[in-house]
Amino acid sequence: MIVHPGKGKVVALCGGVGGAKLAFGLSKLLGSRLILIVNTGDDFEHLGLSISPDIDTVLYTLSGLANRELGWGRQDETWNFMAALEAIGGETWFRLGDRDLALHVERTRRLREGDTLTRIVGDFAKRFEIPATVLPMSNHPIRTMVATADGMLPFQRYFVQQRCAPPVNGIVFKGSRAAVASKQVLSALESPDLRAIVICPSNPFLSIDPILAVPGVREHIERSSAPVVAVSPIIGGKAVKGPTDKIMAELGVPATSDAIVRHYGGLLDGLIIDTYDERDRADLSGQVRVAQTLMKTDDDRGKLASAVLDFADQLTAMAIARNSKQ
Ligand code: FO1
Repeated sequence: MIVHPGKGKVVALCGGVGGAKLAFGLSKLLGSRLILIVNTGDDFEHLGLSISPDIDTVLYTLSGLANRELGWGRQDETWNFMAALEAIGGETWFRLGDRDLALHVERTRRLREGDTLTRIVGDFAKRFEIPATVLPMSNHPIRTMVATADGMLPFQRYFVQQRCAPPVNGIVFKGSRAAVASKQVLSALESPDLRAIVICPSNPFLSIDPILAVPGVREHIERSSAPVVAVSPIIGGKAVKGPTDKIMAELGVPATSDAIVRHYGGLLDGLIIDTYDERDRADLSGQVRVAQTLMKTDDDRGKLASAVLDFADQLTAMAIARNSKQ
């Protein structure tokens, strides 16, 4: 890590519900100084519509419109479209609420007219009065494919339709090699006054790896002068939500924070683990901070975000002290 102090911008990589919760906390503290790079590997085309679940979870969470019970979609949702679709024998395994539908119809229309996902998401974020910059990881289609005993499954077929039941033996990000990171993503990571790069407690295999697979993204993070801090998505050997621990077991990786550090392969300057796992701290290599990572309330989200920034600033200060001794 090259040292560069400052109170500049913060880039956070995220996908899914856990990621969006920390993004919410960070956005409350940082406002327009937060740039989110969001996974689009879960995106797919369904019922003729372009669906971007992780982007929409971030938009709804940061604008306070998220459906907290479901963990996806909008609050105060009605389901007339789904009921009407079911009545005529349409596909209903992936549920689109009436209000949520508006976002899908408008995104699809604009994409068909040649607009980029980055511009569309930026406009939606403005409409939702979100001060942070929300960036899709790429404007190119990258599709997460899950290799299972039943064959290769597109992500949403595995995750929603099959409820993550088939054992996983590999994960592929189709289209990633040919993809290009958007110029906004790369310039955010190149920013000389970057205060921190945060890896949210999202599923490393399904939500963060697709972002790191976009050509140039991992290299830009490695080259960045900012401290890279991850929040472990594992508490007590289990994922707070979703299939992270199940997938880790199926891929032969122990569901521990140590395995998360090894998975990111030298990318991290520091890791935040939950207070429940404090006793594992001694076994972890590198810089570790203990904090409450379970985010049940908005207050929890803010406190974790504050711990992340504090830790990043401390890592910067330590690096400055080290460099001045040399
Ligand atoms: N998740 C489900 O478990 N069932 C659904 O029917 C479903 C619909 C859905 C619609 C829009 C959207 O933005 C997300 C939706 N999700 C649904 C969540 C989503 O598929 C996953 O949680 C993410 O892809 C994983 O991060």
